[in-house]
Amino acid sequence: MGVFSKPAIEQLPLIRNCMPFSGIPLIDLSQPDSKALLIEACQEFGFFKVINHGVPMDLISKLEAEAINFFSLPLSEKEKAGPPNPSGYGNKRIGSSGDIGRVEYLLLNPQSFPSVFGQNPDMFRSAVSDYLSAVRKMACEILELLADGLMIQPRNVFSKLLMDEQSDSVFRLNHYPPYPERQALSGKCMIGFGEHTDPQIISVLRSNNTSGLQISLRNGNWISVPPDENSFFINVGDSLQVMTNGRFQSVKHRVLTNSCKSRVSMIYFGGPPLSEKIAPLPSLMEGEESHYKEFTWFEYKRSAYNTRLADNRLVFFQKV
Ligand code: GA4
Repeated sequence: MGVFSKPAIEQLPLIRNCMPFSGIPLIDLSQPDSKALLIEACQEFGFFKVINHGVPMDLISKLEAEAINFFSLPLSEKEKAGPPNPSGYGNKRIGSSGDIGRVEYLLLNPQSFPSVFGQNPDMFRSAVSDYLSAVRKMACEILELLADGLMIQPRNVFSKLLMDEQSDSVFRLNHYPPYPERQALSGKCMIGFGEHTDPQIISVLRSNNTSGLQISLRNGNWISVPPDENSFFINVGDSLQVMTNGRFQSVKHRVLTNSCKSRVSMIYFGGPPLSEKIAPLPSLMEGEESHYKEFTWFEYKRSAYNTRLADNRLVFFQKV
């Protein structure tokens, strides 16, 4: 029997939850001050929440309903859409290095949808595709505001990577089943998705109204992010950290499960084409040394996918 053949969920440590934090940067994309606030948020937290984002609510609800339908199917049906490499259903196992969490998910590479996919694959596929077009548009707007705020030209330096036909983006639907009440009463939580940073440029997360997401502040303290089903949460990814030579930092985050309610989240990970060279932008480097060796997204991804979830993946690419 392989070492990882039986995920020992019961052996994961229990974690004491913390108070919800009210200081998460809130950016209203319809306001003229959003540019400056975005820069500040990326520098201080690598994380923020956006409102007036322009993504139609009906696209979100439609996809959420499809996801709930899928996760409500019997396990044997869901497993027909597995395994999750590169696209498909996964349960408890995350990645291929032995990480586990109390989560089931669909990992979707927009280029290669699994063929067996719930009860009505065509409807699911079209809900994903409509949602992704709207969310990618919003992600690009944010990246263009960031380029403006950093005074980099052209303003599509980041967004063009997501718009590229070859963009290596990923989409993930997560379902964190409710935690047994008896254990929830102890005030301790299980790991749903262990701590990590996202390797891509930017991640756009939307969840239902169930808590669980936590981010790590620069001082190492974990804080709980109050859920908000009408907003999106944005993470700076490792690649944006490199392209800004560390001005922006990717945010360490995790999900704990403790509630009597299911948590359903959908995350778009905007990545560059595999052949893209990831390096600090020259216009940000005046009088500054690059902190990173140059690499392609393919090289970074290959290395990242061989690490454990909690590892610092950028260390291999940092200049000493
Ligand atoms: C974290 C961000 C995305 O969910 C993801 C994850 C990927 C996976 O689930 O296969 C990884 C993880 C993520 C980074 C390290 C490796 C790869 C699991 C893992 C242990 C889809 C991604 O792109 O990187």
